[in-house]
Amino acid sequence: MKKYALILFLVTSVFAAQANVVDTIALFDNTHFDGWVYNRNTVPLSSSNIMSNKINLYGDYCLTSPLMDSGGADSISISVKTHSNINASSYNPTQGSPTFTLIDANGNELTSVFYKFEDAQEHRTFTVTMDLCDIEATNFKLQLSCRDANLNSALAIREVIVESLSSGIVVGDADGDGMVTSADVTVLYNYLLNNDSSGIANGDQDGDGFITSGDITIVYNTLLGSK
Ligand SMILES: [Ca+2]
Ligand SMILES: [Ca+2]
Repeated sequence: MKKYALILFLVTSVFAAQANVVDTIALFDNTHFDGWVYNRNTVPLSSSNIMSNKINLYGDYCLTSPLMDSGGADSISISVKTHSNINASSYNPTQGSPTFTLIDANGNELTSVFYKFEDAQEHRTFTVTMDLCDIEATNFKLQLSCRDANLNSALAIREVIVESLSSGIVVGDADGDGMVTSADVTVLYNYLLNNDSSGIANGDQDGDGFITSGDITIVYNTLLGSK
């Protein structure tokens, strides 16, 4: 009893640890393409060599981002605006579908997703999500390619936005209001001493299946910034 009272006393100065749910980590469009490389002669993109603000992907031609830092995020979302040449009689939506590949700094493939187009559309905007949970590296490059496409089925990339996505669950946020405050200690304290579970959203902080004093310790340490 005295121990928890002491904890509450120590954490009366409230400060918050807000979740960083979405963060833009890379961008390509007609004004932002610093560090992106088109594999056509391995040309770094610049205003002098970008072609009408789009990059055609086909055959061995691909677009590679700068080295990105996921910041420990669970996944990344990649939003893409494209243009396809559907007037060509030989246009093939599947061939013109892009592959998204994450590579490490040495060019080794980490993971890959093929986004299959089911129909022909001149303009598309779509979003792909890539799971990072099985990838140990936090730094990687994104590569966009259409390896099976010929020139007629080339995919023109007009914009790419890469965002990191976090779970939104803040360590120490037992009551689920998005911040770590003394209220998070209080809800766990009420549960342990009074069997009152009201207000608890993420009580099992250490994931052992039970709400114990160990979970209060995690909240307490988060408040003190010492983890
Ligand atoms: Ca909270
Ligand atoms: Ca627990």
